[in-house]
Amino acid sequence: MKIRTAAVVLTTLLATSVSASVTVSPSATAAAAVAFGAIVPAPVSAVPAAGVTYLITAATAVYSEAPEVGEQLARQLRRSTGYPVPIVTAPPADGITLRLGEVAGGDEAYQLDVTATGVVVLANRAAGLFNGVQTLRQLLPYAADAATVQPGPWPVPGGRIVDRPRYPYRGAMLDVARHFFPVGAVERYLDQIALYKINYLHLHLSDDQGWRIAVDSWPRLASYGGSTAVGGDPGGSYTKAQYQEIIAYAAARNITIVPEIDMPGHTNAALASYGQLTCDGVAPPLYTGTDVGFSSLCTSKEITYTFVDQVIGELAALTPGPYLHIGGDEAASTAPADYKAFVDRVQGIVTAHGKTVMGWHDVVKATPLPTTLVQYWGSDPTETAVSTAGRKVVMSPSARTYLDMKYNRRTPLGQTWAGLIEVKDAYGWNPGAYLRRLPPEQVLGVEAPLWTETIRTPADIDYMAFPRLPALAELAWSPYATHDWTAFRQRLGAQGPRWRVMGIAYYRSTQIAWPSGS
Ligand code: NGO
Repeated sequence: MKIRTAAVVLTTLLATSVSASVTVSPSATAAAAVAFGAIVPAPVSAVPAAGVTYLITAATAVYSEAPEVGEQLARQLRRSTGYPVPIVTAPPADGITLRLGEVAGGDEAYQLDVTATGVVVLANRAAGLFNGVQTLRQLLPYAADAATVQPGPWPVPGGRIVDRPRYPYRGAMLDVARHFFPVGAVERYLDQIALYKINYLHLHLSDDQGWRIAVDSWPRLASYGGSTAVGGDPGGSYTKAQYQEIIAYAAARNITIVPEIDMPGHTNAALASYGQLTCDGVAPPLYTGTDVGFSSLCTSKEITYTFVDQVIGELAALTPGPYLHIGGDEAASTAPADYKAFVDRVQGIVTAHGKTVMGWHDVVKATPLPTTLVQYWGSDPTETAVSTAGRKVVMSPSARTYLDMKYNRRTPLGQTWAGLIEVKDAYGWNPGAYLRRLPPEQVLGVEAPLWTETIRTPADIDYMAFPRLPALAELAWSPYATHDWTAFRQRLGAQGPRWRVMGIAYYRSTQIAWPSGS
């Protein structure tokens, strides 16, 4: 594994933010038919029906056996087409039908048929219908994703798509600790990643530079520990109600929130808020730099475990998802034996609160429970440490998935310690075969982390995540048999105009075949 150096991090901090000036020109929104199957992530199979098109018109109605999914689709179509798009109580003769029934491939699988009279999505569960609707959005002219009424027509190319995910865990991570992102910014990111069938958003809620979630039993964590951010930028934290708003917004988009409280290292904001959590009892000052590895909870004090139990207890009570992430990375200021004892005890606390432990792969130095989900963030395919643990692994190899790495030397934002990651690098690996000694069946999925030492605004998030996040989403969703860079750079390029109408300030990589005039 590569060792990160603080110096490298620091050199990138002066980088300026990318400004969010994405405007939608009329020519960019003219409705044009999409090639059938030109979807990201690539579906399992897409068979076009030659010469068949369904036209969305003022007569189009929506029927859905998952009410929220139908409502969301109808809302978006009303916004961009200006048509009434009523919700009806039986499958319409002319319209879009979202129906629960039997398809192969589990809860998230779906089948989508486009005929001359309508669109039918069939799935076992609402999650599958949601996924089918994301595919349908991409079959529509990109202007259908606009926030205001656009000129039609609104053709949907005919054919059948049969689809299901390769992996059950398809994640993105947002570090809201180095820089704080308010609820609206998180919801904006949820909207963007949902289109690519990402189903987990991991929120890195605490670090040396800030504590971002209200905890009633330890109120100074948020009020004091949350007051700072990297570089002296404004801090902030979520109230419990706001955190629950994020969870609900995510759930409506088939996304489960994974909260992370990083420990025993990366804890300066907590130590600064409560001096009794340090071994000498003295609270350190708040911290706004970007060094790592200097802070640790005092693992030998009983109060530390009371703290962990209460924080985890409150967070678990707010969180419906199965996972609670305990961090565990870069605990350079915790002696190895103390680290092991701490992590082992904390795993018991998380389990007692009814959650499954997730941790950065450093936790394999302790005794991971059989159920502990290990998040691999190294970059050495020959690494054996995590492979021997026998646990399920989420793949976040830093040299491929870290969205905070620069695309190239000229990228104004980001870092370089794990390398430069152009779109082709993000796409060009196989999650099931990356770690040579990890049996493919141990891989639960892929997660793309966005650390925010240099990321300050929603436009910065856009620029680093797009187009790499969709590339990683494809690795997590699509059968590896579909893997083909030449076809992918075309399919991905076709997403560019859609990002424009959605106001996503993406990086225009020269590796991608953007459509001319887009
Ligand atoms: C590392 C480190 C984070 C940094 C990030 C920056 C992990 C798991 N710990 O990844 O604290 O923010 O790199 O790229």
